[in-house]
Amino acid sequence: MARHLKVATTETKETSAIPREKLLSMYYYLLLTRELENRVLTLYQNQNPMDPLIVGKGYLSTGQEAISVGSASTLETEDWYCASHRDMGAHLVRGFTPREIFLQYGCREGSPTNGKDGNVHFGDTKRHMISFISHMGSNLPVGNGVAAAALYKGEKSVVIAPFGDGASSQGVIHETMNYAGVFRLPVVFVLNNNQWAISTPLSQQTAAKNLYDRAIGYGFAGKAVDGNNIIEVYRAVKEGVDRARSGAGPTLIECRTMRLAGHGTHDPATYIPKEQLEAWKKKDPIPTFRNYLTENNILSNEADRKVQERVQTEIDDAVEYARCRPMIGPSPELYQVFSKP
Ligand SMILES: Cc1ncc(C[n+]2csc(CCOP(=O)(O)OP(=O)(O)O)c2C)c(N)n1
Repeated sequence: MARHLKVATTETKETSAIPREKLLSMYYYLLLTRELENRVLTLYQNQNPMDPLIVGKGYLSTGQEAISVGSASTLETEDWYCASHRDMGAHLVRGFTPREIFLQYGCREGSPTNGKDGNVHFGDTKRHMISFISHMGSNLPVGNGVAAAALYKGEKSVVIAPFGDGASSQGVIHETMNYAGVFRLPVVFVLNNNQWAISTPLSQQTAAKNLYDRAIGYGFAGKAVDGNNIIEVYRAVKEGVDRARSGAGPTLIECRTMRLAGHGTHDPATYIPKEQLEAWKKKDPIPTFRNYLTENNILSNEADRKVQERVQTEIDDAVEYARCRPMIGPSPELYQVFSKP
């Protein structure tokens, strides 16, 4: 019996509204995200410094993949995702390939940023994926801008704008949500509450009991969900996306989770109490979802083996592909900084 996925056992009727193909696709992307980022960490720890494949650091989403995969899975092609640094899952769902991602990490020829960045600051407006901005919280006003442009143009697209519990203390978050509420912008704010902002615990971040309560002050809907339960995340974000598309304005969804790795590949996270980590490892979103899928005859053991094999093959291929491409020298940094008018 799945230990953690209560929604799956008690609300089968509602969860069955999620198409089988969608559930299986979310499982594939969860696995791909976890295994791809595990490989980033292994390469970072074992690489040849003279020929690195992970040139900078990696900011991984280990343990909280259900938030980005579940959220991005609710979107249509014309919708937008304004990424944060825990959104590898969303990049994959929106169509970035493992090859592109290892080219990016390795600053190799063909990388999405042409070597200007070596980890998660990348996007592609053609795929409606806005690059993460390093200043915490700064992706949110961009989300507002994209949403306001859609409204202005009479389009029906919706924007997902994710941020963390640490970013929630930034002033710009308040301004963004207030504005979005006033102008009923089609934005879903997805708060990844992983309880730590680098080494600052939530108790030192806010005196509030619930971060989602802030939505009341902006005049729109807010709720909290179990961020390790991809079905709960999907359903809550989909509700927000539908609300936004109908013209009813923004939603704030607080997804409660826990970072099961360091802030980045360089961080052993010794400041996190062992008991806290151990307790949350038992709520790992991937085995929980796998149990749900197998218990409900959506995924057979054989199909599971095949999808795991597929993920490993894709990652092996991507790493070798990147390894064979030349590293980009300094000169291209001069190009593609400004867009052409
Ligand atoms: C404005 C700003 N202040 C500080 C930093 C340094 N910094 C990078 S990530 C981070 C922690 C962010 O925590 P949170 O928003 O909870 O996201 P998480 O990393 O936990 O997903 C900090 C302080 C930054 N990038 N931008």
